[in-house]
Amino acid sequence: MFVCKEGWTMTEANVACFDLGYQQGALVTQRSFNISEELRLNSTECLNVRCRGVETSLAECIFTKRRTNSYQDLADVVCYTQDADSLTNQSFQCVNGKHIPQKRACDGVNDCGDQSDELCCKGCKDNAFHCKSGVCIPSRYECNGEVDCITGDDESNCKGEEIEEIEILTADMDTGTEYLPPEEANADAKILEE
Ligand SMILES: [Ca+2]
Ligand SMILES: [Ca+2]
Repeated sequence: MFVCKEGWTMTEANVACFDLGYQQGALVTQRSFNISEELRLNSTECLNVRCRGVETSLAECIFTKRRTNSYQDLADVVCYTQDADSLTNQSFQCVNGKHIPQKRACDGVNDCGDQSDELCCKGCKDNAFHCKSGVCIPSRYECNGEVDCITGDDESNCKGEEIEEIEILTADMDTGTEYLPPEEANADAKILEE
């Protein structure tokens, strides 16, 4: 089964890349790719994946099954390699050696894969939530019922205790999980298929 594009963020993409052996995580999360006719016919459902970012395999993330209408709803990822590196004066060097655009530092998104672009921030861009510890986290983590800031301040000023109930299922991705090898025609875009 495929992974849905909806909810597929840098967090999930990093985990997918760690899983594939790319220790510096993902380069881009969305890129259009071509998929064979045969696969299109078989894909009426996809898995919505939600990761925390600390996982080393997608199998450790939370899955929700969804219907899909089009192969354009499917997620893909390009993992980071040094070759993909475009060194400029504008780039930010992560602790793990990866380079990301400077503008992606302190935006709440773990672009480095090791979170180093979101540490020691004086403020956060793009409405990301600024923890007292100096870490930027995605704004959707504020008041989501889980402590994301070490200091807990993302959950300390929340109105009400209601957490949206969602139907979740944990899929065992270890069985029958198959990644198309990078040598395939769509070399850059890896499709995740169960
Ligand atoms: Ca970032
Ligand atoms: Ca939270």
